[in-house]
Amino acid sequence: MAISRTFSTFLTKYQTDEPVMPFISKDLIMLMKSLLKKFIKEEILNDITALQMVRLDTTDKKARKQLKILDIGLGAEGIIKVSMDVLVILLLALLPGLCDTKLMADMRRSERQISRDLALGGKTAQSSTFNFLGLAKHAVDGNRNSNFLYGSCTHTNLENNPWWRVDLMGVYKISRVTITNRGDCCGEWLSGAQIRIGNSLNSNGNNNELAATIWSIPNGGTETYTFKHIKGRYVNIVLPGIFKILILCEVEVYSR
Ligand SMILES: [Ca+2]
Repeated sequence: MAISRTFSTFLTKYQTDEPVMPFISKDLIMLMKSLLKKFIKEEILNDITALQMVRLDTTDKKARKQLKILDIGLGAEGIIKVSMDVLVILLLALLPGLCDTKLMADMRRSERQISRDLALGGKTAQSSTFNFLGLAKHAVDGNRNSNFLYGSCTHTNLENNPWWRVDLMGVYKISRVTITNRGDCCGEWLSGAQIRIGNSLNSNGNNNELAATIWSIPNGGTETYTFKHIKGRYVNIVLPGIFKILILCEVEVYSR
């Protein structure tokens, strides 16, 4: 009864033929949490994120409430005592499926941020900025669009030794960096750029350890550079030489 009341309220609220998925992710998270509270200890569910909720190991008996204090209604009580594993796993399998739009996209984006591209959305800086289309943050906006006019690339002025930097806001063992070059022209301008990683901001971080050199990426191309891991918080792209322009359409940083 307790579970059916939770569901019926939810279903009544969304009793419509209109597409509602874009608007219900928060409610689905609340619904999941409400149902999990019937089985899982409340201290584990406090402040839990959607991603953590889906990943919750419901087979861990330490996470569960004791059977004798479960409050799931009389009708379900007999069933739940013999098939709790099945019900909880079914719940976690079904609900993410119901919200396979905005919520799942948010969770996939979160997963990328946590375990994959460390630079995504990071704090950026560069030696100079040509104009509003070439902001430093455009190299970590999650968009590899290589046409400069679409506003997803960086662009310094013509200068000596231009550089770009992302602050990962933490120290990571970095072993892979993926660079996307400008596509609408000028791909050769990036040749000779260096990927440097470390914890120092001396010389703006441009003297940190050399991880790799970008010898050539074709117009609009994406290349990945792998190397023995370097521990660092800052990832710099430095283009040594006089009268250079540094343009980057995306920089992705990975720890594995
Ligand atoms: Ca970009």
